[in-house]
Amino acid sequence: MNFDSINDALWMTDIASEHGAVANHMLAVLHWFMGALTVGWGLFLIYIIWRFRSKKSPKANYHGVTSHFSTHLEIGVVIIEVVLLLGFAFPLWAMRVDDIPKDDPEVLRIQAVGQTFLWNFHYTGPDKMMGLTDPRLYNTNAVGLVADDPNAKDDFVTLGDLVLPKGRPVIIQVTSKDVIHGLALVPMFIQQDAIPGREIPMWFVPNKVGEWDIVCAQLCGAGHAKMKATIRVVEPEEFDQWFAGQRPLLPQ
Ligand SMILES: [Cu+2]
Repeated sequence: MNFDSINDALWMTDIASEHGAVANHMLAVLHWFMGALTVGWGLFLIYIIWRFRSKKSPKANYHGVTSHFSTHLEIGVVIIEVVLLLGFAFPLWAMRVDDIPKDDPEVLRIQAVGQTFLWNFHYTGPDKMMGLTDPRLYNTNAVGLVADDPNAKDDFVTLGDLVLPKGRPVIIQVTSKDVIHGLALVPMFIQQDAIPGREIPMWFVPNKVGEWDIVCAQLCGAGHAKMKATIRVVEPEEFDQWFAGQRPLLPQ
């Protein structure tokens, strides 16, 4: 049995992005540690219930514990938690937010626009340039594309269908039209809140072909539970074909 397989026993998700294995490993460390604490505390509780039963200790003891064992144990737990946070979680998070591959020519740029209760995925079109959008135009087209911007001409939008090529880095700018939503790409081990008026980037490299559900990670209203979309990772050739077959959002 390998160390990370504790996650499989806990029905953890597929791992479908490059950084996913590292995040999954950190969660495995956390799960083993929490498992040990659960068993340890559980046994301790059973022991004290038995040890201090009323028949055996009819009179209260006003001195209590005199050894420092429990203090040392607590300090040990704190040290392990600090190592998990500073040694694993912080560097992993820093990698996500600092090393955005902005200048990589291979990068695929997408804008995810949440609204009650669906996701619009805005692609650049063949020119690889994201057209200008303006929230004041949300009532004219799905993502508020500015019609006179030349970069907007070939942009296309899918409703709830996020298609990605395997092996290429993806930067998704996450925003919302109305309330706060959360774009949770669980098998990619990444999630970002969608906040009206802000565009927040998230990036990852999908490394496994497959299809999974996208869920909204913020309780956003009565239709929250139905705010589902699909993420599909396909081979690069299949992606290019799909990409070329999409119709622009704006009338030509
Ligand atoms: Cu939502």
